[in-house]
Amino acid sequence: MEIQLWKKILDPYELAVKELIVKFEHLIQEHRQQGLYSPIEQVTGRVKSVSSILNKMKKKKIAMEEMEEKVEDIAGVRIICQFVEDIERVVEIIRNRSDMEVKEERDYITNMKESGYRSYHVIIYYPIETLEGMKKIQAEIQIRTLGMNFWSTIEHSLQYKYEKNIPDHIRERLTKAADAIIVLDREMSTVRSEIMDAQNSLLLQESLVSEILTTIHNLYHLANKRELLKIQDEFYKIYELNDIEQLKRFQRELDRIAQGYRAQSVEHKGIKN
Ligand code: 0O2
Repeated sequence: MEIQLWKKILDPYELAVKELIVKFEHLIQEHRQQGLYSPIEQVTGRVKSVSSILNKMKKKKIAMEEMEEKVEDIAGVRIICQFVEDIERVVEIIRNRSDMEVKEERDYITNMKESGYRSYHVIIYYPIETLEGMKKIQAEIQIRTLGMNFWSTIEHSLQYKYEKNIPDHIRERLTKAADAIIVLDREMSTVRSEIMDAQNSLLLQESLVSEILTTIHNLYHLANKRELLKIQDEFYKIYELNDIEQLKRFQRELDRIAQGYRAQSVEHKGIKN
Protein backbone atom coordinates (compact mmCIF):
# COMPACT_ATOMS: atom_id res chain seq x y z
CA MET A 1 0.00 0.00 0.00
CA GLU A 2 1.18 3.51 -0.74
CA ILE A 3 2.53 5.45 2.23
CA GLN A 4 0.00 8.23 1.60
CA LEU A 5 -2.85 5.71 1.87
CA TRP A 6 -1.57 4.43 5.22
CA LYS A 7 -1.56 7.98 6.45
CA LYS A 8 -5.15 8.49 5.32
CA ILE A 9 -6.29 5.25 6.96
CA LEU A 10 -4.47 5.91 10.24
CA ASP A 11 -5.50 9.55 10.52
CA PRO A 12 -8.93 8.92 12.17
CA TYR A 13 -7.21 6.53 14.61
CA GLU A 14 -4.81 9.33 15.60
CA LEU A 15 -7.79 11.56 16.28
CA ALA A 16 -9.59 8.80 18.23
CA VAL A 17 -6.59 8.23 20.51
CA LYS A 18 -6.28 11.97 21.16
CA GLU A 19 -10.00 12.34 21.91
CA LEU A 20 -10.12 9.27 24.16
CA ILE A 21 -7.13 10.48 26.19
CA VAL A 22 -8.75 13.89 26.66
CA LYS A 23 -12.03 12.26 27.75
CA PHE A 24 -10.44 9.93 30.29
CA GLU A 25 -8.19 12.69 31.63
CA HIS A 26 -11.27 14.84 32.02
CA LEU A 27 -12.82 12.08 34.12
CA ILE A 28 -9.81 12.19 36.48
CA GLN A 29 -10.19 15.96 36.72
CA GLU A 30 -13.95 15.75 37.37
CA HIS A 31 -13.41 13.32 40.24
CA ARG A 32 -10.69 15.51 41.75
CA GLN A 33 -12.68 18.72 41.39
CA GLN A 34 -15.52 17.11 43.32
CA GLY A 35 -13.11 15.91 46.00
CA LEU A 36 -13.72 12.29 44.93
CA TYR A 37 -11.22 9.48 44.59
CA SER A 38 -10.47 8.83 40.90
CA PRO A 39 -10.39 5.14 39.86
CA ILE A 40 -8.18 6.26 36.96
CA GLU A 41 -4.62 7.17 37.85
CA GLN A 42 -3.05 7.72 34.39
CA VAL A 43 -4.04 7.50 30.73
CA THR A 44 -1.79 6.94 27.75
CA GLY A 45 -2.43 6.00 24.15
CA ARG A 46 -0.82 5.22 20.83
CA VAL A 47 -1.61 4.35 17.25
CA LYS A 48 -0.13 1.00 16.25
CA SER A 49 2.87 1.35 13.95
CA VAL A 50 2.50 0.22 10.32
CA SER A 51 5.10 -2.53 10.82
CA SER A 52 3.31 -3.81 13.91
CA ILE A 53 -0.03 -3.83 11.99
CA LEU A 54 1.60 -5.75 9.12
CA ASN A 55 3.16 -8.27 11.54
CA LYS A 56 -0.18 -8.91 13.18
CA MET A 57 -1.91 -9.31 9.79
CA LYS A 58 0.75 -11.79 8.73
CA LYS A 59 0.53 -13.74 12.00
CA LYS A 60 -3.28 -13.89 11.92
CA LYS A 61 -3.58 -14.22 8.14
CA ILE A 62 -5.67 -11.07 7.83
CA ALA A 63 -6.30 -9.72 4.32
CA MET A 64 -5.79 -6.02 3.59
CA GLU A 65 -9.52 -5.35 3.14
CA GLU A 66 -10.24 -6.94 6.55
CA MET A 67 -7.61 -4.94 8.39
CA GLU A 68 -9.82 -2.31 10.01
CA GLU A 69 -12.30 -4.91 11.31
CA LYS A 70 -9.83 -7.57 12.39
CA VAL A 71 -6.92 -5.57 13.79
CA GLU A 72 -8.81 -4.24 16.76
CA ASP A 73 -5.98 -2.38 18.45
CA ILE A 74 -4.89 0.08 15.77
CA ALA A 75 -6.05 2.70 18.25
CA GLY A 76 -4.92 1.74 21.73
CA VAL A 77 -5.58 3.46 25.03
CA ARG A 78 -4.13 2.32 28.34
CA ILE A 79 -5.76 3.19 31.64
CA ILE A 80 -3.71 2.67 34.77
CA CYS A 81 -5.43 2.23 38.13
CA GLN A 82 -4.03 2.10 41.63
CA PHE A 83 -6.07 -0.90 42.79
CA VAL A 84 -7.60 -4.00 41.19
CA GLU A 85 -11.04 -2.89 42.49
CA ASP A 86 -10.76 0.32 40.43
CA ILE A 87 -10.60 -1.68 37.19
CA GLU A 88 -14.23 -2.82 37.48
CA ARG A 89 -15.31 0.76 38.20
CA VAL A 90 -13.55 1.97 35.04
CA VAL A 91 -15.12 -0.82 32.96
CA GLU A 92 -18.54 0.17 34.34
CA ILE A 93 -17.91 3.81 33.36
CA ILE A 94 -17.03 2.71 29.80
CA ARG A 95 -20.11 0.43 29.57
CA ASN A 96 -22.34 3.36 30.56
CA ARG A 97 -20.94 5.93 28.15
CA SER A 98 -23.05 6.93 25.18
CA ASP A 99 -20.02 7.78 23.02
CA MET A 100 -18.42 4.32 23.33
CA GLU A 101 -20.05 1.09 22.22
CA VAL A 102 -18.54 -2.03 23.76
CA LYS A 103 -17.83 -4.73 21.18
CA GLU A 104 -16.03 -7.19 23.41
CA GLU A 105 -14.47 -7.54 26.84
CA ARG A 106 -11.45 -9.75 27.56
CA ASP A 107 -10.73 -10.42 31.20
CA TYR A 108 -7.09 -11.47 31.44
CA ILE A 109 -7.20 -10.76 35.17
CA THR A 110 -9.53 -13.60 36.08
CA ASN A 111 -8.05 -15.60 33.19
CA MET A 112 -4.37 -14.73 33.29
CA LYS A 113 -2.53 -15.47 30.02
CA GLU A 114 -0.01 -18.29 30.01
CA SER A 115 2.75 -15.71 29.80
CA GLY A 116 1.64 -14.24 33.15
CA TYR A 117 0.03 -11.22 31.42
CA ARG A 118 -2.83 -9.64 33.37
CA SER A 119 -5.00 -6.79 32.13
CA TYR A 120 -8.66 -6.09 31.31
CA HIS A 121 -9.29 -5.32 27.64
CA VAL A 122 -12.38 -3.60 26.29
CA ILE A 123 -12.78 -3.29 22.53
CA ILE A 124 -15.04 -0.38 21.63
CA TYR A 125 -16.58 1.15 18.55
CA TYR A 126 -15.97 4.89 18.64
CA PRO A 127 -17.40 7.50 16.23
CA ILE A 128 -15.02 9.95 14.61
CA GLU A 129 -16.07 12.99 12.61
CA THR A 130 -14.02 13.37 9.42
CA LEU A 131 -14.34 15.50 6.28
CA GLU A 132 -16.15 12.55 4.70
CA GLY A 133 -18.60 12.34 7.60
CA MET A 134 -18.87 10.05 10.61
CA LYS A 135 -16.70 6.93 10.73
CA LYS A 136 -17.01 4.28 13.44
CA ILE A 137 -13.61 2.89 14.26
CA GLN A 138 -12.44 0.33 16.80
CA ALA A 139 -10.19 1.02 19.75
CA GLU A 140 -8.73 -1.27 22.37
CA ILE A 141 -8.74 0.01 25.95
CA GLN A 142 -6.37 -1.85 28.26
CA ILE A 143 -7.15 -1.35 31.94
CA ARG A 144 -4.65 -2.53 34.53
CA THR A 145 -3.02 -1.69 37.85
CA LEU A 146 0.34 0.02 38.23
CA GLY A 147 1.80 -3.38 39.18
CA MET A 148 0.33 -5.18 36.15
CA ASN A 149 1.60 -2.38 33.92
CA PHE A 150 5.10 -2.64 35.35
CA TRP A 151 5.18 -6.37 34.59
CA SER A 152 3.76 -6.16 31.08
CA THR A 153 6.04 -3.28 30.07
CA ILE A 154 9.12 -5.26 31.11
CA GLU A 155 7.84 -8.45 29.49
CA HIS A 156 6.96 -6.61 26.28
CA SER A 157 10.52 -5.22 26.03
CA LEU A 158 11.97 -8.70 26.59
CA GLN A 159 9.66 -10.14 23.89
CA TYR A 160 11.00 -7.49 21.56
CA LYS A 161 14.61 -8.14 22.54
CA TYR A 162 14.35 -11.93 22.11
CA GLU A 163 11.99 -11.69 19.11
CA LYS A 164 9.21 -13.48 21.03
CA ASN A 165 11.52 -16.38 22.06
CA ILE A 166 12.30 -15.44 25.63
CA PRO A 167 14.81 -17.97 27.10
CA ASP A 168 13.36 -20.40 29.67
CA HIS A 169 15.35 -19.08 32.64
CA ILE A 170 14.05 -15.55 32.00
CA ARG A 171 10.50 -16.88 31.45
CA GLU A 172 10.72 -18.57 34.85
CA ARG A 173 11.75 -15.30 36.48
CA LEU A 174 8.89 -13.51 34.72
CA THR A 175 6.41 -16.10 36.01
CA LYS A 176 7.72 -15.56 39.54
CA ALA A 177 7.49 -11.78 39.09
CA ALA A 178 3.89 -12.14 37.82
CA ASP A 179 3.00 -14.11 40.98
CA ALA A 180 4.66 -11.44 43.11
CA ILE A 181 2.54 -8.74 41.39
CA ILE A 182 -0.63 -10.71 42.23
CA VAL A 183 0.43 -10.76 45.91
CA LEU A 184 1.37 -7.05 45.78
CA ASP A 185 -2.00 -6.05 44.26
CA ARG A 186 -3.79 -8.13 46.90
CA GLU A 187 -1.77 -6.54 49.73
CA MET A 188 -2.44 -3.03 48.39
CA SER A 189 -6.17 -3.81 48.23
CA THR A 190 -6.20 -4.51 51.97
CA VAL A 191 -5.05 -0.95 52.67
CA ARG A 192 -7.13 0.57 49.84
CA SER A 193 -9.63 2.33 52.10
CA GLU A 194 -6.84 3.87 54.22
CA ILE A 195 -4.99 5.08 51.12
CA MET A 196 -8.22 6.42 49.60
CA ASP A 197 -9.05 8.27 52.85
CA ALA A 198 -5.58 9.82 52.93
CA GLN A 199 -5.81 10.88 49.26
CA ASN A 200 -9.35 12.22 49.73
CA SER A 201 -8.39 14.37 52.70
CA LEU A 202 -5.40 15.73 50.79
CA LEU A 203 -7.72 16.70 47.92
CA LEU A 204 -10.21 18.26 50.33
CA GLN A 205 -7.44 20.24 52.03
CA GLU A 206 -6.18 21.50 48.66
CA SER A 207 -9.62 22.64 47.56
CA LEU A 208 -10.34 24.32 50.95
CA VAL A 209 -7.03 26.20 50.87
CA SER A 210 -7.65 27.31 47.30
CA GLU A 211 -11.15 28.61 48.19
CA ILE A 212 -9.82 30.42 51.28
CA LEU A 213 -7.06 32.10 49.25
CA THR A 214 -9.59 33.24 46.64
CA THR A 215 -11.81 34.75 49.35
CA ILE A 216 -8.82 36.52 50.98
CA HIS A 217 -7.77 37.78 47.55
CA ASN A 218 -11.27 39.20 46.95
CA LEU A 219 -11.23 40.87 50.37
CA TYR A 220 -8.25 42.98 49.27
CA HIS A 221 -10.72 45.28 47.49
CA LEU A 222 -13.15 45.44 50.41
CA ALA A 223 -11.49 45.11 53.83
CA ASN A 224 -9.00 47.43 55.46
CA LYS A 225 -5.32 46.49 55.49
CA ARG A 226 -5.07 45.89 59.27
CA GLU A 227 -7.96 43.46 59.27
CA LEU A 228 -6.58 41.66 56.20
CA LEU A 229 -3.22 41.15 57.90
CA LYS A 230 -5.05 39.73 60.94
CA ILE A 231 -6.96 37.32 58.67
CA GLN A 232 -3.79 36.25 56.90
CA ASP A 233 -1.94 35.58 60.18
CA GLU A 234 -4.89 33.58 61.43
CA PHE A 235 -4.91 31.55 58.19
CA TYR A 236 -1.19 30.72 58.43
CA LYS A 237 -1.64 29.60 62.05
CA ILE A 238 -4.55 27.33 61.16
CA TYR A 239 -2.78 25.99 58.08
CA GLU A 240 0.19 24.97 60.26
CA LEU A 241 -2.14 22.88 62.46
CA ASN A 242 -2.88 20.59 59.47
CA ASP A 243 -6.43 20.05 60.75
CA ILE A 244 -9.24 19.88 58.15
CA GLU A 245 -11.97 20.69 60.70
CA GLN A 246 -10.19 23.90 61.77
CA LEU A 247 -9.73 24.88 58.10
CA LYS A 248 -13.45 24.30 57.44
CA ARG A 249 -14.36 26.44 60.47
CA PHE A 250 -11.99 29.18 59.29
CA GLN A 251 -13.49 29.08 55.78
CA ARG A 252 -17.06 29.46 57.20
CA GLU A 253 -15.96 32.40 59.35
CA LEU A 254 -14.14 34.00 56.40
CA ASP A 255 -17.24 33.62 54.20
CA ARG A 256 -19.31 35.35 56.89
CA ILE A 257 -16.82 38.27 57.01
CA ALA A 258 -16.73 38.50 53.19
CA GLN A 259 -20.54 38.53 53.01
CA GLY A 260 -20.61 41.35 55.57
CA TYR A 261 -18.18 43.42 53.49
CA ARG A 262 -20.10 42.73 50.29
CA ALA A 263 -23.35 43.86 51.95
CA GLN A 264 -21.60 47.01 53.24
CA SER A 265 -20.22 47.78 49.78
CA VAL A 266 -23.68 47.36 48.17
CA GLU A 267 -25.21 49.68 50.82
CA HIS A 268 -22.44 52.18 50.26
CA LYS A 269 -23.05 52.23 46.50
CA GLY A 270 -26.79 52.61 47.15
CA ILE A 271 -26.20 55.69 49.32
CA LYS A 272 -23.88 57.22 46.68
CA ASN A 273 -26.53 56.72 43.98
P1 0O2 B 1 1.57 -4.31 20.87
O1 0O2 B 1 3.00 -4.18 20.49
O2 0O2 B 1 1.33 -3.97 22.29
O3 0O2 B 1 0.67 -3.56 19.94
P2 0O2 B 1 -3.06 -12.38 20.48
O4 0O2 B 1 -2.00 -12.09 19.46
O5 0O2 B 1 -4.13 -13.31 20.00
O6 0O2 B 1 -2.48 -12.75 21.83
P3 0O2 B 1 -4.97 -10.22 20.19
O7 0O2 B 1 -5.96 -11.15 19.57
O8 0O2 B 1 -4.58 -9.04 19.37
O9 0O2 B 1 -3.69 -10.96 20.73
O10 0O2 B 1 -5.65 -9.67 21.46
P4 0O2 B 1 -5.13 -9.60 22.93
O11 0O2 B 1 -4.71 -10.93 23.43
O12 0O2 B 1 -6.23 -8.92 23.65
O13 0O2 B 1 -3.80 -8.71 22.87
C1 0O2 B 1 -3.77 -7.42 22.44
C2 0O2 B 1 -2.66 -6.64 23.12
O14 0O2 B 1 -2.58 -7.00 24.52
C3 0O2 B 1 -1.27 -6.94 22.62
O15 0O2 B 1 -1.04 -6.24 21.45
C4 0O2 B 1 -0.41 -6.48 23.79
O16 0O2 B 1 -0.36 -5.07 23.86
C5 0O2 B 1 -1.23 -6.97 24.96
N1 0O2 B 1 -0.80 -8.32 25.31
C6 0O2 B 1 -1.47 -9.46 25.07
N2 0O2 B 1 -0.78 -10.52 25.55
C7 0O2 B 1 0.36 -10.04 26.09
C8 0O2 B 1 1.48 -10.64 26.77
O17 0O2 B 1 1.56 -11.84 26.95
N3 0O2 B 1 2.45 -9.80 27.21
C9 0O2 B 1 2.40 -8.45 27.04
N4 0O2 B 1 3.40 -7.71 27.51
N5 0O2 B 1 1.35 -7.86 26.41
C10 0O2 B 1 0.35 -8.63 25.95
P5 0O2 B 1 0.07 -6.72 20.42
O18 0O2 B 1 -0.39 -6.43 19.06
O19 0O2 B 1 0.45 -8.13 20.70
O20 0O2 B 1 1.33 -5.89 20.74
